[in-house]
Amino acid sequence: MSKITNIKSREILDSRGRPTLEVVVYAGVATGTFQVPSGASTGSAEASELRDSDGHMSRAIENIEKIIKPSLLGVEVTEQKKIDETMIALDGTGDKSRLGGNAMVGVSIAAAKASASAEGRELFEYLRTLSDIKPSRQTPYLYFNYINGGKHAASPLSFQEHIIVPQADSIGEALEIAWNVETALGIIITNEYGDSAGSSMGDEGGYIIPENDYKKPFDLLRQAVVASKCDGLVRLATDVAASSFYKNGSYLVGGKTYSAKELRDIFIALDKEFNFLSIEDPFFEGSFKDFADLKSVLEAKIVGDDLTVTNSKKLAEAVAQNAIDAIIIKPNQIGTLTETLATMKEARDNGLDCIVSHRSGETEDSFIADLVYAFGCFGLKAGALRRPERVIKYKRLLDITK
Ligand code: 2PG
Ligand code: MG
Repeated sequence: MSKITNIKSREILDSRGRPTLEVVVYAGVATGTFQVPSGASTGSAEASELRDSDGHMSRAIENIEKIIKPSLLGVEVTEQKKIDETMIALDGTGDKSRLGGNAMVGVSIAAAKASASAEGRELFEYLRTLSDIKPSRQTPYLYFNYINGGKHAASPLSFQEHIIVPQADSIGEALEIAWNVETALGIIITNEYGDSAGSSMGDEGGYIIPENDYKKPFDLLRQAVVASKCDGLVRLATDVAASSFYKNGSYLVGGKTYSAKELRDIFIALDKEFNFLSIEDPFFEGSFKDFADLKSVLEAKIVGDDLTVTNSKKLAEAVAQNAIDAIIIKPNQIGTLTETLATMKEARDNGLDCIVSHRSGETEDSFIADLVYAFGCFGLKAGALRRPERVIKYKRLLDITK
């Protein structure tokens, strides 16, 4: 028996140097801490992130102290559902805008960590007691975003993420491949664009290139794969994040305007050349039909992120329209661990894969590594091996799979 004895929160800085929240849940001598991440290319239906008008966290902290804490003191910390349902009821809004999705997810995941600690279990083992989710793979494919564009970099590239995915069955092997490709890519980029591009750093640790040709980053990745002798060991993937360049019914890519149909043809041509493992958010977040149409013609997995925002209702719509093969899972998109696990279970029950993801504004927290491993998810997106807040997720995964 470990009842919640205290909840504390404070403002910390995320990887972009912006304020975010850290929450600590105490259950007697056991504690759990979660540092909340923050997105830049957010879906409009995500749980709302509560910030003061100047970006600080004082309202979110006050909500935890004055509203959430008094209702959770004395509750058994292992009762994750009760904890999350209590917060959802206290919030009472559809989008978690009263308490703040960031405040709620902070408490929710900190409570799970405190429970694992109270029970003397590894976090991933404890998470497995909360839900029964069909695994896809023993260890996840790792998605390393090595060329940053869109809202994650001061770059003319419209597509947000240009990703390598080592085809390895162990985390150690995947990391080794990524590191080799990264080294080769750095040299290729320096040779082609100069020193400043070769040492550039986007939000997720990828390079930034002064280029607006949507095909070029994939060419560079492929050159790096060949140069590092990793040919055949790596697939390419992309997160287009198309909502970020959608305006008045069309898409602005590299300074040119395209219709959904023209963009679809671009994806088909790119896929023919690069044989993508997956394509995330190829269209604006409301376009279930365009997703479904692309899914019907490509073998690459079509992935929903802004489309589905870890929300089981959005997922149900995507399933009904046969719009996606896989869903991005980000706990702070929905605001509680219980709802995150419910969406993951629903996805797997409908034959979709789960790809757990970091946010572009990250913290030193490695919770997502435990989450992805606990349920044998298909993939983990955690950025490039060039920034510590990304590397820490891969390190944790390496530790728990060794
Ligand atoms: C995404 C994420 C993470 P953000 O779109 O998948 O890569 O970006 O956190 O900015 O929403
Ligand atoms: Mg995305």
